[in-house]
Amino acid sequence: MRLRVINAASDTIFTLALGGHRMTITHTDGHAVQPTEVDAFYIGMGERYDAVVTLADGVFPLVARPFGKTSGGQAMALIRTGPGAAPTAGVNPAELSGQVLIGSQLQPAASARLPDRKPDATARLDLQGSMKPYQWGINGAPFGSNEPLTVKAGQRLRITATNMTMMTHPLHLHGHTFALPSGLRKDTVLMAPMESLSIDLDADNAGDWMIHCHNIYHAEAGMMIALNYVA
Ligand SMILES: [Cu+2]
Repeated sequence: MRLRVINAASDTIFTLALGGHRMTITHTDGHAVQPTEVDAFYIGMGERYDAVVTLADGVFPLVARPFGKTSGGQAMALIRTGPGAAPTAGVNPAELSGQVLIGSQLQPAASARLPDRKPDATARLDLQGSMKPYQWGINGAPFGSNEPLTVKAGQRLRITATNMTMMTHPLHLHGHTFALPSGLRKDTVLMAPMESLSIDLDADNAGDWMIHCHNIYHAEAGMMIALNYVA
């Protein structure tokens, strides 16, 4: 079975596992990766993963557990291939405490790599803010007050993104996908507290685009910046 998992939540990173099974991750954000077997994986808001599983005989819990939250329970679906009793809603699959994949550590399939090329332009993107007071911004100010990033059509742009906060944020770019230093193609990447990451994109989709934290409350509070094409 191919599982296509989308984290459509506003504020919650999940750890996802299928009880009694390991999963082979084949794609993320629509791009092929080198197939990687895992017990469980993290999925940030806006991220997508494809996982292939060879199902055993019985009834199995597919569990999405909120990451980094102390209350709120967990989401569960059942996968049934044969007779058996359903697990309870509080079931704790061993896979959740097994080898949990951080998606940015996947390796790209050769077909998903950007062509080799040096960047024509560079930009900085600093994620900033705090819970108390509740204020979030990029490059020194909330969206509307910060200076848009710019790119010219046809350029390879390297954005050095740094998470200068003590929280994990899923960084999402509209209209393009980007390559991590490994070559992995993503359009949403989880950035751990104080993590720095360079992302390369080919400017092949003229327009004005958003880059934002995919915690939608953070985005609404200003954790966004424009990426504008200029002549
Ligand atoms: Cu955020």
